[in-house]
Amino acid sequence: MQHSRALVRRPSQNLADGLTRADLGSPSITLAKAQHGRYCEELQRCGLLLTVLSPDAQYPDSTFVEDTAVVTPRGAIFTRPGAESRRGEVASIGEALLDLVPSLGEIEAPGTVDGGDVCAVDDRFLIGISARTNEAGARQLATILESQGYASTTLDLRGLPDLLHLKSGLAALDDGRLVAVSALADRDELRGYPTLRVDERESYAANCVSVNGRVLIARGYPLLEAALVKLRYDVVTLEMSEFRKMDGGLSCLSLRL
Ligand code: CIR
Repeated sequence: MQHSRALVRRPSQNLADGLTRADLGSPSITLAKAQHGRYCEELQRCGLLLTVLSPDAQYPDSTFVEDTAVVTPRGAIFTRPGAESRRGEVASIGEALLDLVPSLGEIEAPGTVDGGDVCAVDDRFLIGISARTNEAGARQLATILESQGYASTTLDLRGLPDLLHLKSGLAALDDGRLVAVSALADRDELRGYPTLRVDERESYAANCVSVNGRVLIARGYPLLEAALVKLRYDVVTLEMSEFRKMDGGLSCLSLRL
């Protein structure tokens, strides 16, 4: 799918107060802002018009906008994030997004969905059931998607605690190829898709983003970079160290429309 716009939110001064399971120390806000700035520049270079929201210190995780909505070519579905501390992020993203695309619905209690658990491949949506996305939420999302003509497949990830979200270990490139960590690459639900397997030592890099012919990957993962270049993808590397400390990856920093 060609993208024309993206919505991002600048990291807030209290980014370090957000949720994390990574044991990598506290992020530097100065570096995080610089890395976010480079990320935005690169999205613009990919031809995207950016809506840049101001930092929101009420929600330290609010720079990870991807979790608040699922965007399809027909419109957006607003989520109900699994972490209670993040639920309030949805309202302001809703306001900004509804200026750009129609609403297709929202996830309601007791359902929970994080956008990071939703990966679109061609016309199918893969939905991870995780510590953040529950079965009720996945069912609601699948029903809304189906009403718009989209198929979906759920993957139970609860036996894979290393993955915060489905997209922590999986990405779909523009041409339908998947990039996946080993724990996902052999799953029955993904059979039939050409898949590039990410080396165990580089599992963080599986969270990459394909935008209008370019593939953005985290910097410092030479095996994945070389494998993508060999397959003739136009690869751009971006430093993500400060977001990684907060369990964030490249995809979570934007909603791409
Ligand atoms: C969280 O734990 O919710 C945030 N600190 C990180 C969210 C990352 N989001 C994503 O991968 N889609």
